[in-house]
Amino acid sequence: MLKKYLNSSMLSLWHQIIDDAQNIILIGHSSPDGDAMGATLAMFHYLKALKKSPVVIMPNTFPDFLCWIPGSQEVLNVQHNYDKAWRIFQKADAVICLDFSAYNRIDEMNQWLDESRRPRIIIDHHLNPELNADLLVSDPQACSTSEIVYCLLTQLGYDNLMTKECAMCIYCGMMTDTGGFIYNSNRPEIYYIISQLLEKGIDKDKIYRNVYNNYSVNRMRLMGYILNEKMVYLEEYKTSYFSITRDEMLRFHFKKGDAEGLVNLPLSIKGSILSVSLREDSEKELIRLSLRSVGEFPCNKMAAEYFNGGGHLNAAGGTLYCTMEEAIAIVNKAIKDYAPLLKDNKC
Ligand SMILES: [Mn+2]
Repeated sequence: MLKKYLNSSMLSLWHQIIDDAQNIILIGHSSPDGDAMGATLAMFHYLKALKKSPVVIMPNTFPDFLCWIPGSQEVLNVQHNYDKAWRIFQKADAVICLDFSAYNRIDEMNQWLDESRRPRIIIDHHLNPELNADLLVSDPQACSTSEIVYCLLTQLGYDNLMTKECAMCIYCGMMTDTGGFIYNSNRPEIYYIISQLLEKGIDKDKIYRNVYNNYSVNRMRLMGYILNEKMVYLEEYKTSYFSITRDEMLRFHFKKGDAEGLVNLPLSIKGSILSVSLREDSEKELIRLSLRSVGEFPCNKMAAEYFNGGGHLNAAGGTLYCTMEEAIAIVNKAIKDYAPLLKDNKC
């Protein structure tokens, strides 16, 4: 039932790269999410069970609500630990990139990868991989990179090396990339995999609570403020958008990760098709956008066309380098230009 991602030549390439490698670096994308953390740390636990010395390096910090993931405390963060991360990266025998395959997802680590001559494996589920790799495992149909990792480890025949910790990481990635199995999650294989992870002893109810019922009082109040005072609902386009400014973030003692999931909320409105959030970055002069949709509406297309971004059909993101007012005007233009898809959508 599970996909076998490696054909025979890829399989021998895998062994050629991994069997002789001791120091294996695992990299996830900037602003690591549950899947980036889940997929890299699942691979981390597996490689440890193989008696390798894996190290997970992320371009920057992961949100607080992921600190329960087994192994997360050992993750190196380039922003806080540049010298150490660089030293360790230089000693790598092999590099595995997980949950990204585009140049702009890893900040300054881009250059590290560019200059590195180490064998490189990429495992990802985003469309149109750009990065070069000795071995590319890409499947845009997979719900998450963590799902691909599960299938790979199973194909490699290392089921016995998959610990409960490893299973927890995989479940976390699959759950968070599907919003708790509410979108992009209709393939039966997903539930077969979950049944196998449960056999490993994971507590999936607890993982859900750790991720989704882990808000601060401030984040709860921010959520109420946004829905009450900031959300704009455009009835005729069945679309909502809202913005968060830096001042508002200060007012609600905003912490990294507090914006996570807010963009999904307006999709609970009956008949709603598209939701867009705009947030001023806390450090840089730019606006971060998130898009979520239901049904066939292509968030990734809109994000690429208007917001310098991309992603998946139902979940995408982008960046605008302008003021909030200008960004809101661009969002309104994008919505109007996509009117035919929004007005006729029978989702
Ligand atoms: Mn992912």
